[in-house]
Amino acid sequence: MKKRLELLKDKCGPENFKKLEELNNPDVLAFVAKYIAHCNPASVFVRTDAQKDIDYIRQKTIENGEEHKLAIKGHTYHFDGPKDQARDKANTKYLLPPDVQLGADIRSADKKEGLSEINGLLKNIMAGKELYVAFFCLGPTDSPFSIPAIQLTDSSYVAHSEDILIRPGYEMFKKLGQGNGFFKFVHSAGELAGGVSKNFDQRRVYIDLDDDIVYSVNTQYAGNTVGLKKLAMRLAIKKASFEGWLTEHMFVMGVRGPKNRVSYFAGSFPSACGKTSTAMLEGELIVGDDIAYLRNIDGRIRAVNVERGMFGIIQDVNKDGDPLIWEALTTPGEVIFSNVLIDDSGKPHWLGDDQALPEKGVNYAGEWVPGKQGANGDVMTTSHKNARYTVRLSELKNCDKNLENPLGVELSGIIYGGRDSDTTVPVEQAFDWNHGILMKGATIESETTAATLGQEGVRKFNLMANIDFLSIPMGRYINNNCDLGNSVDRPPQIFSVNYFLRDKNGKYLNGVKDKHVWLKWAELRAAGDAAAIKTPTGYIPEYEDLKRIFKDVLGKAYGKEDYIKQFTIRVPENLAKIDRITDIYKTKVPDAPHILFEALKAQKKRLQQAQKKFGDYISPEILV
Ligand code: SPV
Ligand code: MN
Repeated sequence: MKKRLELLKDKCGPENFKKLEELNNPDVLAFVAKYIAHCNPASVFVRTDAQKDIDYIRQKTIENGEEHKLAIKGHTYHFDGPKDQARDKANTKYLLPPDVQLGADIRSADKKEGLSEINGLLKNIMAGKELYVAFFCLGPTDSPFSIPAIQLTDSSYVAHSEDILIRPGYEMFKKLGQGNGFFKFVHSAGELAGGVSKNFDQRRVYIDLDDDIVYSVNTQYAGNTVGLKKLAMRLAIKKASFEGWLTEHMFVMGVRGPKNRVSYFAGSFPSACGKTSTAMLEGELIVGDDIAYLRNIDGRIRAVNVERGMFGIIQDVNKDGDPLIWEALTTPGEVIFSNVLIDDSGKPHWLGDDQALPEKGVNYAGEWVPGKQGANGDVMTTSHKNARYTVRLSELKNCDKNLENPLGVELSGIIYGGRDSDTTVPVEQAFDWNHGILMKGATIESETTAATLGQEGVRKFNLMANIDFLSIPMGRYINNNCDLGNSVDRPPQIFSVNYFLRDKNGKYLNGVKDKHVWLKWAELRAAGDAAAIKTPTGYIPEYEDLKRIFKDVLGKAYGKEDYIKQFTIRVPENLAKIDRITDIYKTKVPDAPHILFEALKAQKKRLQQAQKKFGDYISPEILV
């Protein structure tokens, strides 16, 4: 240890070492010293919460070519490698001792073997590079939700992204006291070629739950590297499960109701299924767009945004559809664009931006001209489908005043969404909390998207839209969800939404803006201000209410035929879904709770009874 400390001092230099010493925390020193000895960077920079430290990292991103300046002040862009454009689920694994099992759908590796592999990859991996040590706070600072965390990375882009996305935590560490745990992240982009990770075929994201540490190597894509985002989420799911609260893949937002009422909602959707665009709806208030912690505080379910920024999908962000993001992306301020197309004038372009295409440009795959073909002979898109922007929420006009509230916001509702072309209605309220958790959250199926590597459009089970991040057995996770709502007198109302329903010819039954109407209806229902129709699967809106909301919110006429098409209960599809889900829980989830099977059975029975009475496709008009 003494030798390691000497080395640490040497690599840090006096100024940076002093910043570590001032934390007065031997665990921090030991952790940092261990990985400096192992990864062998040329030098170490320690980031406190001071602006000059933050500026230093930002400057480095330009100097070392991980980011480049764009024409608009404060805007930069970054490219990940062509094969490193999304979360790598196949190589993201929990390192588990032989006696621990998380279940069939949660990837894991033997801890001893995994550690030996990752340590092999990390050995001397930072040679010649600078290592950044940065301290963060997950959740608002000075709050019951706060979790301290340290990131070690040799990527200034990762450290810069984290500064935009996550609240600073150096001052928190000062107050932490010795012996308190913190989350730890070690990242290296590995050897770079042309600025991108060369050894992407040895990309690994390994999570050690016992030691609250995540290792990420040979990758740059933020979903694999920004420790404080999805990697911390996995550690927090386990921590929450032991402590009786929840870590969820949820936005948090304020929805305006009548008479200046603001009701807060949290919403869980699989990646690239409309989560951010819902949280960003014009006229409403955003608290967060991706990850939330939920706790029972004084008998109410309250939620915070774990982050303070957005790493949002840029495809289809345009002036008309997303005016608020558009403004942030086209005016001076701190923004990182990743994997978009850059033209000669330093202007970014992306799919669906409604702008004229340039004659040429550069994207993550190199020089681009219209019609350029990719390796498979297909015409290459300008930007990658999973291209993103990174921006602080405080830069947005619709940022809610409660973003930094240490107690978060009290939730009136929870929404589960997914990409479902043929089964569930556009919006529906659960009968009660358990029905919502079990039959809305725990039964989500969604068609896969470009946010993860692999084929798109395949229907996949994705409970609570959180399956990619679960670090505990599914049954326990479902029970924890039920328990939280049952621990309060008035739990939030639970809803499902489906923005992707199609007719038999494959045509979408809704416009992209219709989601606003579903949300406003949910707000009214949560406040007890709207009637509803009871169906075998939950409560659906009455036509007259939707007609009024369509008019008020979108200025649009809403026809009865559209309503009937959208809200017809599709019994065969719903029954098939119940069978698929029951089968998954029976065969793959050994600890699936009994109440879940009961809820599935009860819903099946309700559907079959209705089928006998009304047939396969039940118009809402029949149920009134
Ligand atoms: C998602 O894929 O759900 C995201 C982006 O929010 S990532 O950081 O890659 O997880
Ligand atoms: Mn996400």
